[in-house]
Formats: sequence, C-alpha cells, structure tokens
Amino acid sequence: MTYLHGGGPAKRKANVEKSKSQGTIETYDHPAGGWGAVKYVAINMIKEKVAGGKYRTLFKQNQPEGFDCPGCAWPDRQHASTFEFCENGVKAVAAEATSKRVTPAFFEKNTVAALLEQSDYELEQHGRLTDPMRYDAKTDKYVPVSWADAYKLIASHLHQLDNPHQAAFYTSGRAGNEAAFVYQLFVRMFGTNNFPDCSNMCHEATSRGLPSTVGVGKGTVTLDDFEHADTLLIFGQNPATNHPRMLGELRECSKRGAVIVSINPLRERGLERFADPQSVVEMLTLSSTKIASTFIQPKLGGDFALIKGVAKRTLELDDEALALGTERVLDTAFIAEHCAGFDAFAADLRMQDWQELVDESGVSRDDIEKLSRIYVNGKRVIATWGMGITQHKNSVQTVHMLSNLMMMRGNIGREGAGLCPVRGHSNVQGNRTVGIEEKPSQEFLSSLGKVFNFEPPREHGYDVVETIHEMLEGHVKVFIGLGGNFVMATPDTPRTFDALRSCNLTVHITTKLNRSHLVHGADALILPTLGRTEIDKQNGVAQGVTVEDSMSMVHISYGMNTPASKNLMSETAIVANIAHATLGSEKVDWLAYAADYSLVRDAIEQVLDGFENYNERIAKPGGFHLRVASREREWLTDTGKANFIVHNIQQDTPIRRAKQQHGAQLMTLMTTRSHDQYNTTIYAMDDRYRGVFGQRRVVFINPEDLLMLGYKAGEWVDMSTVWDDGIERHANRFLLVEYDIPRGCIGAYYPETNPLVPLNSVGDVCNTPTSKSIPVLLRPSMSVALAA
Ligand SMILES: Nc1nc2c(c(=O)[nH]1)N[C@H]1C(S)=C(S)[C@@H](COP(=O)(O)OP(=O)(O)OC[C@H]3O[C@@H](n4cnc5c(=O)[nH]c(N)nc54)[C@H](O)[C@@H]3O)O[C@H]1N2
Ligand SMILES: Nc1nc2c(c(=O)[nH]1)N[C@H]1C(S)=C(S)[C@@H](COP(=O)(O)OP(=O)(O)OC[C@H]3O[C@@H](n4cnc5c(=O)[nH]c(N)nc54)[C@H](O)[C@@H]3O)O[C@H]1N2
Ligand SMILES: [Mo]
Repeated sequence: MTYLHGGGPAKRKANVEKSKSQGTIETYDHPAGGWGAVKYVAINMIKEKVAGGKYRTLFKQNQPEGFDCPGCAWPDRQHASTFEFCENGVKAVAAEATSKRVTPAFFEKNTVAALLEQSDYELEQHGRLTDPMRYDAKTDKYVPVSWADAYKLIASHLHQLDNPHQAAFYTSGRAGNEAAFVYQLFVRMFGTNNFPDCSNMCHEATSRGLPSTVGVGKGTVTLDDFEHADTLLIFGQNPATNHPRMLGELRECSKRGAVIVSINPLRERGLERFADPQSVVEMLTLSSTKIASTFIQPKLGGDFALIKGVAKRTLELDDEALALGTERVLDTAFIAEHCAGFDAFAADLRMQDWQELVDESGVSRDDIEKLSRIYVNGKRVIATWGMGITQHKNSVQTVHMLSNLMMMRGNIGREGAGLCPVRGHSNVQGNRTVGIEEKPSQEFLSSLGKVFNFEPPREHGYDVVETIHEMLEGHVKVFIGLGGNFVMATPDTPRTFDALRSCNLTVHITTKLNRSHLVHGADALILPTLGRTEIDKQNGVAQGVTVEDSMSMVHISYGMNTPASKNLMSETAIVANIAHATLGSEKVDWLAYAADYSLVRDAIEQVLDGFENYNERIAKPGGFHLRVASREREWLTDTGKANFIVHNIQQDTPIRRAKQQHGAQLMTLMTTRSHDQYNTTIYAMDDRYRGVFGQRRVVFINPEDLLMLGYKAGEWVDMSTVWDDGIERHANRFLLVEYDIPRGCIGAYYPETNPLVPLNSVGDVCNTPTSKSIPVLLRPSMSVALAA
C-alpha cells in the first residue's frame, strides 16, 4: 500500500496535484522547525506589514520582563539562556502587531451583509479594530459609538432582562487573570453563573475527569519533570503545530535517550524529526533530532480501549512477575498507601475481553503489547494529551482510564512522572482558576461572597452548548464575549447563527474582526481591546496582567508594543466599566480596579488559596507555581485517595448506531487544526507538515477507503452527518487526499466542518462537542459538478 504521508516502506512522493482551485498536495520531507519555520516567519512578517519598531518584539515572547506569548499555554523555560524561537508564536504576535487597521471608515464602506460574504481568512486580514462600534440596523453598518454610550447600552439591556440568567458571558482563554476575575465577580454580582467558555469545547473532559481520580482538574507535572522522564506518551496532540515550544522539550528528552511514543490516528510528521531553529549545528548542517520512536495509530476515539488494553497487559505482566518471583510491575506500595478502588479495577481488567479491546481501539495485539512493554519499562513516565483525547463522547472515561494506568505504576506525584494535559489558549487554565466556571464549587462562591459581601448565585450556569440551546429556546437574550469567535468555534453552525441572531444584544470585546461580530443580535457592539503584546498604561503607570500556563506556573506579562489605536481600552478596564455602568460602585470600586491591576490581584489573593503575596511573588522572574495537591500526593477526592475508576466500552454510541445503518460507508470524521491557523483565525492556507498548500477544504482518507468507496484522490466530495434529530447537516466541496489514517476514519479542518457537528453530540459529563468523532457520509460533490 502506498500512503501519501507518514512513512511506511512504500512512502513516495505521490499524487502531486496542482491546479489553482485545488492547491498543492505533496509530501513534506523535512523535519519540523528548521529553515522551513524561519522562512514562514519571514513571509508572515511581510504579509502582516509589521511596523519596523515592532519587529524585535516578535521574538520577545516569554522573556522575563516581556509578554507572555498569546500563542499557547505551553510553559516557558525561564532559565533558558536564549529566547525560545517558536514559529507559531511569532505568527500569533505578528497577527496582533499587524499595521493593518479596521477603522470606522472601513465599516462605513462595508455593510454587514457584504462582510458576511467574505471568508474568515479575509476578515482576519483586515487587521486590528480601532474604535468601539455599534450596529445600525437602518444602514446595516457598524457606526462609531462612544465608550460611555456603549457601556450605557449594555447596562440598559441587562436591566431590562426578566432575570439575570437571560444573559450569558463567554470567555476565550486569552484574557489575563485580572480581567477574568473582575468579569466573574461582576457577572456573579449581577446574579448568574452563565459562563460558557472555550474550555467547554476544549479540555473540559480533563477538568471534569481528573477531579474524581486524582482530585484536581489540572496536570501534575512541571517542566522540570521533563528533564527526568524516561518515557513520554503523547496522546492526541500535534505539538509541532499547536505547541511548538514543546518540541524543544521533546528534543532534549530524545537526546537524553527517553522513549517518546505518539498515539495518534495520524502519523504526524512534526513528531518524527525536529530541527531546532535555536541549534546552530542543526540549522547549519541541515540535521535534525528524531522525536517519537514509536507511532501507535488507534481509530478515532479508540484511545479508551487502547489504554484499557495497556492497563490489562500491565496487570498480566505483574501476575507473571509474581509467579516468577521477579520485581513487581505494579507499584504496590503506592496503590496500598494512596489509592482506592484497585481491586474492583483489577477484577474488571481481568474480565475484559481482548478481542473487544482490539476491535474497539483499532490497534493490533502486537502494538498493544509494544506500548505496554514501553510503559512498564519506563521508570518515570509522563503522559501528555490534547484534543484527540478530549473531544469524544467517551473523553471523561478516557481521562479516567489514563489516570488509572498511570496510578498502576505510581506515575503520579513523583519526579519525572505525571499527568500532563496540554492546554490550548495561553490563559485558559488561569481563567478557570480565578472563577470562569459555570459549575463553581460552593467553597469558591462562599469565599467570593464573604470577601465582597454579597450572596452569589448558587445554581449552576450554562456552558457553551447549553447557552446555544437556551438562545434557541428564547431564554438567553444577551451575549457578551470576552474574546473569541463564538459562532465559528461552536458546533452546528447554522443553528448557532440563528441562536446569536435571536439575541437582543451581542457584545464582543475583541482585537480583530471575525464572523461573530457579523452574526449579531438586534443591538450589537464591537469593543476593541488591547492585545497582550501592547503597552497597557493606566494613569500613566504600565500595568501587567498575570497568566497561568498549562503547568500551573503563574507569571506576569507586560506589553511592549504601542497600542494599535489610541481609542482602545484594556480588557480589565472594559469589564470594570461595564460593571460600573450596570451595578454602580457601592459594593465594589470597579474603576479603581481598572486603574490599578495590583488591587485586583489583592482581591484574588483574598478569595483564593494559593495566591498568598500574589503581587510580591509575580514580581520575581518566572513567577510562581500554583500548588496542585495531586502533584504532592494529596488527594482531594471523596475518598481522600486517588481513585481507580472502572469503565466499560460503550455499546450504544451514535457512531455505532450510524455504522449499523450504513455499514462500511460510514466514516468517522475528526476536525482538527492546520499549521497556519489559530483556532478560528486563518493565517494562511497551508498545512506544511501534512503537505497541504493553498487549500483548506481537504479531507484526509485512507487509500483503501477511497478504493472501497469508489473515489480517487483529487476528487471532490460533500459530507453529511448521520444524526437522529431530523436536521440535515452538510459541508460541501472537500478535496480527497490520501493519508496514513486508519480505515473508516477521516480528517478535515475546523471551523469549515463545524456545520457537521450536531449541537447535542457531546461528551458524557463534560458536555464538550464531539469534534473528533462525527459520523458522516461522503458523496460526489454536487457543487463541483454543478460548477463544471
Ligand atoms: N498554532 C496554533 N497553536 C494552537 C492552536 C491553534 O489553532 N494554532 N490552538 C490552541 C488550542 S485552543 C488548543 S486546545 C491546542 C490544540 O492542540 P491539539 O490538541 O494538538 O489539537 P488539534 O489540532 O485539534 O489536534 C489534535 C491531534 O489529535 C489527533 N487526534 C484526533 N482524534 C484522535 C483520537 O481519537 N485519538 C488520538 N490519540 N488522537 C486523535 C489529531 O490527529 C491531531 O494530531 O492548541 C493551541 N495552540
Ligand atoms: N470542530 C471543532 N471545533 C472546535 C475545536 C475543534 O478542534 N474542532 N476546538 C475547540 C477549542 S479547543 C477551542 S479552545 C475553541 C476556540 O474558541 P475561541 O476561543 O472562541 O476562538 P478563537 O478562534 O481562539 O478566537 C479568536 C478571536 O479572539 C479575538 N482575540 C484574539 N486575541 C484577543 C485578545 O487578546 N483579547 C480579546 N478580547 N480578544 C482577542 C479575536 O477577535 C479573534 O478573532 O474552539 C473549539 N471549536
Ligand atoms: Mo482549545
């Protein structure tokens, strides 16, 4: 068999398709990083027309005294002697430092209807928003509004609601802790816990899953642990694109001889070899470092069964060791002292049928054996995971099973070992810590209420999916978004459009134009804000914002660039002003918070444990580590122990039902990111490591499935979802690209495929849209046929 990508004996440069509409599909034979990254950075800077004075700041991400990279939540090596070069970090910074502007004159020239005709890529390319704007229905245009009038309009809409639960307050994880804390305080004083956030679509399965096993919904490792690990299991993650600085860490691990395994239906090129742009030798000799040595390719959603298989094999190997009298495979001391539920877990593993695990995971017994041997040979194992684990129906169960597996050998809470969920947005973890949470704990609410002398709402609020449902039902009438691109990031695009359009008011606190601003309520506001890379002065004093990375390091970030416009306000100031206009300042001096962010940090310190001497501790380079109890083997669970949790393979799932109906024709679709996008922001049309250039409407498919379905690579297909609610869901015109992906599984980019994700196709417990397992059918593209 020949694959277009990803090795195998018959790897070849095949099917090079070139035409204007199709773009170019070819094999990418270079390592990740290297000169390719440098070249792309140069292209990007030119495209964004970054002003001369701002060039140097592109490379100042994550420097002490500088700003935290808005790219991703991977932590920084504070003791690194040189800067950490990150191609996609530079792109994120360049996108913010662009010299292009969306001014009131731009809106004067373009109706909303006309702008809606533009692609997401084109919308992004217009540049930074400069002034607050209000929608004018008479002209179908956004027109300038003063900041004061904008705040008044929001307050008046909020006051008109029958009850506070008719408003929803979205957060995308870029806002600093200060803005997020003031936001949640305002919203709770207003009277609701309606905090849909990007996390609901992202690592929610982690945040909901880990508390029942290890007690805290966060990772247990720090970067130092990577220096001691001998085995790294990377589940469902594409770090070369999404967390490029992680590759630097993996490179060091690999050089030290650590075993790195990628568990991913795709053999991601970027995990094969990496040329570190910081390594003079690698750059000059065009050499690179091998990253993953083993690639295990489960079916989409097959990780649960795979991990359970590895756990079963680990138990069997322990039985063998017992029989032979050799060293135990289980960490019996850890299990005895720290864990609950092991016996039931072991009994379930023993009963588990092997064939079911093989069928369900799509991984052969040999590969399960290989992975099990690697796992039990590892003395210090770190398991990392991303969206490949968290965006399925069984994601919470998979997170539990991974915890179980790691607990079997005591791989939690000791040096060089642990759980490492790799978050997306640079401060999504911090946002949750400081209260962006629709299901807040009662302790947190009590503490907040005590410090601010009010009774916070106790009932749970709406998450993302619930918010959309409630809008469609007419229950949520006001939407406020602190960052993000709600309509494009969420599932079931046409329904989400209807939902937003049914609102009385939609408000976006935002840096750049996106589709969410154009799919608006009867009243609508665009409130332009400073980006994290920009100097934020309040009363002449430079303000920093604090962020928490994926490894619970909290540090301060100071912008360095001149703001994109004089009429921008900071996120903290905007939120404080909305609060002031809505609630008045009798209980809280909101405007004092806007004037001095250290006061917000003082308040966070009062409300939350772990932030003692907050202002002092963030003044130190590198900041501080926010205590994670599970890292110290303190288990904040109902049993006071780390819990083994039993789960079985789900028998009745939408995918299985759809398969019963459609047999082999049914494909499971995953939606993922290309190299040149940041979530809904499309920087360019390429996905370099996967060999796709100039085209985003592609669908990766196994060559044997192509044959079976009667297609050829390079043909166009339309996709439709198989779902049982009578709603038709289509996404049309996708180019078939052969790929090394398991049979029955296909992949395409988000957000183009979001119309295919049913709103009620969600993960158990976490309610996360199942963006990585959508049952779909392909058919020859009607739109292409009609055009021809
Ligand atoms: N440049 C850039 N950086 C980013 C982002 C961006 O868009 N661009 N987004 C940020 C955000 S918010 C996030 S959450 C992260 C996302 O970073 P990732 O977690 O890497 O997310 P995806 O790109 O969706 O890729 C998921 C990976 O999981 C694999 N996968 C899909 N389904 C399965 C499965 O069932 N099992 C397994 N084992 N693997 C599977 C896919 O092949 C792919 O390699 O990145 C952050 N950083
Ligand atoms: N099908 C499918 N859907 C998915 C996913 C998937 O893998 N597949 N992934 C999900 C995931 S993991 C996530 S996290 C969500 C992402 O969902 P969101 O966070 O809502 O989306 P983004 O595209 O990151 O938001 C980009 C917008 O944020 C604004 N912005 C950028 N910087 C700033 C800033 O500093 N301040 C403010 N106020 N605004 C700013 C800009 O206007 C920009 O257009 O999407 C989810 N949706
Ligand atoms: Mo994310």
